[in-house]
Amino acid sequence: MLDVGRIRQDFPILSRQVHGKPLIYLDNAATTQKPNQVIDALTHYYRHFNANIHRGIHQLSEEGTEAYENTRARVARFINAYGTEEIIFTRNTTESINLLAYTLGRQRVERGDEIVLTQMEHHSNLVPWQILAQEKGATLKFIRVDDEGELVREDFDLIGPRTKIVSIVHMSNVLGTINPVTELAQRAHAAGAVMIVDGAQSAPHMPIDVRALDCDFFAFSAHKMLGPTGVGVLWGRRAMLESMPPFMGGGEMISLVGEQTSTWKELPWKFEAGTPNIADVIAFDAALDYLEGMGMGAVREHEIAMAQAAMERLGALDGLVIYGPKDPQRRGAAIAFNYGELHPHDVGTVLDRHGIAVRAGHHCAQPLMRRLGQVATVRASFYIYNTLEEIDALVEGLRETERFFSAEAAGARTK
Ligand code: C6P
Repeated sequence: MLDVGRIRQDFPILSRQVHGKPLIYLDNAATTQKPNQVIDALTHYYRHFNANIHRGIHQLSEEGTEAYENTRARVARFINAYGTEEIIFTRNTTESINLLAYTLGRQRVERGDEIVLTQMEHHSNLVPWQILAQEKGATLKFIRVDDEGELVREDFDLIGPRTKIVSIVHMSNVLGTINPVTELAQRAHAAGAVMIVDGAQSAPHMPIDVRALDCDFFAFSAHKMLGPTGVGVLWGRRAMLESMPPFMGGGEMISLVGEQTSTWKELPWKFEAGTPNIADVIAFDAALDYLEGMGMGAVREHEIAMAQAAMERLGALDGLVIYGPKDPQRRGAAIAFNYGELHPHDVGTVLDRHGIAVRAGHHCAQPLMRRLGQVATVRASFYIYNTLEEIDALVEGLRETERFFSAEAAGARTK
C-alpha cells in the first residue's frame, strides 16, 4: 500500500490554494505534478554541470553525458527492454509515433496496404497514420469499441494479409480500458505486420514489460509519470530500428558527412538529431527512481482502489453516467463521465471554483466521442498522491454544481 500522506509531502504544488480552496488535482492523465526530487534534479543540473553532451571533452560535458545516458539505462530497465540502444528520446509520445509514421511507415506501407487502429485512439495515434495513408494510398481500419468500452473481439480479424501496421493504445485516456496488447501483437506478427503500442497512459500507471507485451514499438511521455515536460520515449526492437531510415537529419546523428551524402551513427543516436533535451532527460531519472521506490505494482494497486471508490461514489449520483469498463481490474483510474444535462465545460468551471482540477472536452479522441454519442465529457484522473477524501470532495463539488444550475434554471423560469 502507498503511504499517500508521506508521498504528498514531496509535491510542493499540492499545498497551494486555487480560488481560496486547497488544490485537488484530478487531471493526471493530462500531466502529473512533480516531486521535489525531480524539481531538484533539474536545478542541480543547471547549477552544477550544464554543458552540451556527447561532444565536449571537458569535465562538465562528460558528467552531463553520463547522467543523460544513465537515464536511458534506467528507462531500459523500467520497461524491461533488451538493451539501452533500443531507447530513443523524443519530445513526447506524439513525436515518438510520428517518428514511426515517417520512417517505418514510409518504408513499409504501400498503395492498397492497411493500417489497423482502434476507435479509442488518441489523435496522436491516429492523425500521423492518416497523413501516411493519404500519402501512400493506404487504408485505415478500426477495431470497434463495444458498449462496455472494450474492443470488439471479432474485429481482431481485421488484421489480415494486407495489414502492415497495427498501432493500438494500451490504456485509453478516456475509457481507462486496458487493451489485450499481447494477443493483438501475436495476431499482428502472424499476419507479418508490425505492432506499435501507445503507452502514454499505461507506462505511468502499471508495470510495463515490453518483452511480455510482445510488441515491436512502445511509446510514452515523461510528463505523465512525474517527469518534466519535453521528454518522450520510443522503445523499438533493435533490428527494426537499425533497418529504419533516420527521422531528422543534423548534428549528433551522423557518422561521416560528405557534400552529397552522409552516414549515420549507431543506435540510439541515429534518431536523436541536434542538441537533446538534456536537463529534462536527466531529471526524468529522478522521476523513475521515485516510481521504482514505490514499486509499479503498488502504484497500480492504489489506482485500482481509487478507480473502484470513484466509480462507486460518483455512480451514486442520480443521472451521472460513467464511460468505460465497470471492473476496476480491467481499467485505469481515468474516469470520464457526464452528469445529467450539465455541459462538461460548465461542470469543469464550477469544480475549478472549488479548487478541483478536472479535464472537460473531447480529450483528443474525437472519433471515440462520436462512438459514445457525446460531444465532450468530464474526466477525473487519479495518481499516487490522490486520496479517498478528494473523491468525496469531487462528489460534493458535483452536487453543488447541480444545485447551482438547477437554481439558475428555476430563476430563469420565474423571470
Ligand atoms: N493525453 C490527455 O489529457 P503527449 O501529448 O505527446 O505527451 O501524449 C499524447 C497522448 C498519446 N496517447 C494517449 C493515450 C494520451 O493520453 C496522450 C495524451 C492527454 O488525455 C493530453 S491530450
